[in-house]
Amino acid sequence: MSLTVKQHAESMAVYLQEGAKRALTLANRGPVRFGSDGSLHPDITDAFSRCGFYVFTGVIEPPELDDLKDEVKHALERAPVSNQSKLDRQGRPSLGSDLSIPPFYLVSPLGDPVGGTQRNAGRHPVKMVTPTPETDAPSQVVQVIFGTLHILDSCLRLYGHPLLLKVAEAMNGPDFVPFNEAVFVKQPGLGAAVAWHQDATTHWDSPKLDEGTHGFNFMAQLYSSTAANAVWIVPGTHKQGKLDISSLTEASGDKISDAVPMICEPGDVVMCNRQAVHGSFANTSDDWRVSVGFGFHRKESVVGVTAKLLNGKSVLYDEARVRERSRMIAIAIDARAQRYPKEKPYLYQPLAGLEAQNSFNKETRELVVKNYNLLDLHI
Ligand SMILES: O=C(O)CCC(=O)C(=O)O
Repeated sequence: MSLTVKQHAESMAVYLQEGAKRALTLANRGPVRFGSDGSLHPDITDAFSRCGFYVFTGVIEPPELDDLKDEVKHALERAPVSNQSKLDRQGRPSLGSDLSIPPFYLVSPLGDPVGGTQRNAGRHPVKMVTPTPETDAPSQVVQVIFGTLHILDSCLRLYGHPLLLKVAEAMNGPDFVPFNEAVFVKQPGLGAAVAWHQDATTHWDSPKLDEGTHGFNFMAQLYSSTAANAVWIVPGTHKQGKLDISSLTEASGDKISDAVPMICEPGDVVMCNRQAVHGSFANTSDDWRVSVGFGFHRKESVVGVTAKLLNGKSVLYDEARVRERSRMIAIAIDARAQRYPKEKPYLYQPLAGLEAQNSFNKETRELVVKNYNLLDLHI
């Protein structure tokens, strides 16, 4: 029989407390810091390499944070009522209903839509515990907003953040390239689980596989990320190749014993290795979590690669596609400069000198930004 919200919260309490304690002893959090040569401070790269994630504290300041929160809140009000609908709760066209890839992904509250199924290339083999929602819960809730850069200008501006792009350069080289962007929403008492998985799909069998092959995701936190609502990760698994997740959960079900939560304050940004085992539980706490996600790869991991997408289709990432998709970095830098003119913008070297054609304006919004995510680079 399924647990109630209260029973689930109670059944998690000790695990959450112990995991949070372990997380805070990992010495993998602090402000973004660079050495004089522009490389990331070795304390950061060492901790990231040891743990598979790092929490950059205090990256997003209040005015920008408020912008992001307001825009995400507005987007949720304009979400369709179901995955099949193009109308919001008030019968208006939902946000982005004209886009090629529907931006909103709705699921059953406190559910786990992919765990234990063959969906998403079967990379979520174990179903998480799915408590029964309260009787007044909506039948569907937004779990993910995809393609954030064409519907949420605040996310586009964040994507151009100079500190974060400098980190991406330090990690993946000056010719780093995009992955995709998505906002994960965990509403209090409703947010669904994301079953344990490793994101990476393409290079597991490569003789050149190393801990950075499949890139990383930034997860910018708009609210506190607590043990109860956070993404959890099994430290060190990013260096162990493709793992058998079923065997990790054999001993204690979905509560993997050495996993830790990504504990964050609002404005912190997690850098998470895409090869690490991670997931999140149904949110039976009283607190929101909203993570604004965007990832970057090494160029060499992407160009010339044929990837089988999560929907089963195969696609070749040639130089032209990668270059066109990378224009979103340059456009985001300009969108940010328009809002924060006193900030020194990041210079994205692959498109240096092409600033005029990559400015953010009516024309590029329509011709480049709209439906940009048809060119996402999943590996
Ligand atoms: O935010 C979450 O709950 C899950 C995020 C995740 O699994 C991912 O970004 O790959």
